[in-house]
Amino acid sequence: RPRVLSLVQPTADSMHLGNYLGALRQWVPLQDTHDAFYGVADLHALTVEQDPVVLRERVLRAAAQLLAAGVDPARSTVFLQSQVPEHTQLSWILSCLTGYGQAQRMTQFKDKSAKIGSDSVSVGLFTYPVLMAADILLYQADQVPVGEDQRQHLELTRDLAVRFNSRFGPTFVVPEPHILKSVGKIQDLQDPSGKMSKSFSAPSGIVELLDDPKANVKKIKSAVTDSGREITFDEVNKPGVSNLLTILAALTGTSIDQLVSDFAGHGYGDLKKAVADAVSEVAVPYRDRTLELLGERTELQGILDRGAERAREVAAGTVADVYRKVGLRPL
Ligand code: AQP
Repeated sequence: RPRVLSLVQPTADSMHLGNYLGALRQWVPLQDTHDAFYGVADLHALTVEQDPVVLRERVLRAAAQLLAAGVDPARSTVFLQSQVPEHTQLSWILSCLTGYGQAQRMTQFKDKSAKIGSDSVSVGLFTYPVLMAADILLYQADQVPVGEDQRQHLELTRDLAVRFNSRFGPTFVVPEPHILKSVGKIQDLQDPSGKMSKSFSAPSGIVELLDDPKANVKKIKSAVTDSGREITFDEVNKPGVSNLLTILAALTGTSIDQLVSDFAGHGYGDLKKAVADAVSEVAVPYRDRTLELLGERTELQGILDRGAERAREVAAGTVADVYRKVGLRPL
């Protein structure tokens, strides 16, 4: 079976609608067709400052949310990145193959460092895409289901795989991005020119799935719409309305064209109400299940321990091969 890998960062108490539609939800059906590796990128979280107590809790909350979204540990390997030391081992070797100029061209780093301020930016944030390449290449993943914001990092991963293979002989599978155009970029509700983001969206711009359902309804009802009254899909001139249509189409499985015709003659308020209802329908059971899983921490830990063990079996094989190929003494 082809292999699939994807991770999420535990950088907030809750996943947002973008994480869910762009990533988590795609993971679930892939379990039926692929050998799936899904996990929590806790090492990636350290690229920006973290409070240790908060981070420890968020890691478990993130793991619980993967399961609440439908990842099934009986069919997928579910693990914490930090529990598989091979991620950092391979990351070092790949960083020695990454051109400084190429790393400097990563737009996510440029955006994030501009927001954080260059004095507070860590070297870890700069090398983040190399660690991400290691995450993927370790497992010889064929496909990587992610949102649009990760496309450039995936391109780097592919380049590194090709570079390594041509220098040292066939070693890595060159992975393909699995990015759904329809949901790859869910925008901020208050600033629909930018993506919904855990670290940078204002609270009013982001729908957190574990938030109080009433608070989410309120946020959706106060989402920025656009001038005019008509509900049409036009990302350039009507980014707010288009974002709401995208969300509603994804959650209900209805096409955008169909929604536009269903809402003909209706106002923005009706559209927002439909979006709020559709979000609640997904978020309420997701929240209940997450809280339930967090009430059974020993079991959750057990799932992650077993997942790490299985992940290490695969990862150790790759690192042993890489050590041999680059001329290091095998471990
Ligand atoms: N707005 C989005 N629309 C669609 N997909 C998205 N993803 C993130 N934002 C959107 C996808 O969610 C997965 C997990 O993301 P991550 O935890 O690795 O964090 P991120 O990509 O850096 O984005 P976040 O969650 O908003 O965090 P910040 O703001 O801290 O960067 C990924 O597959 C991502 O593509």
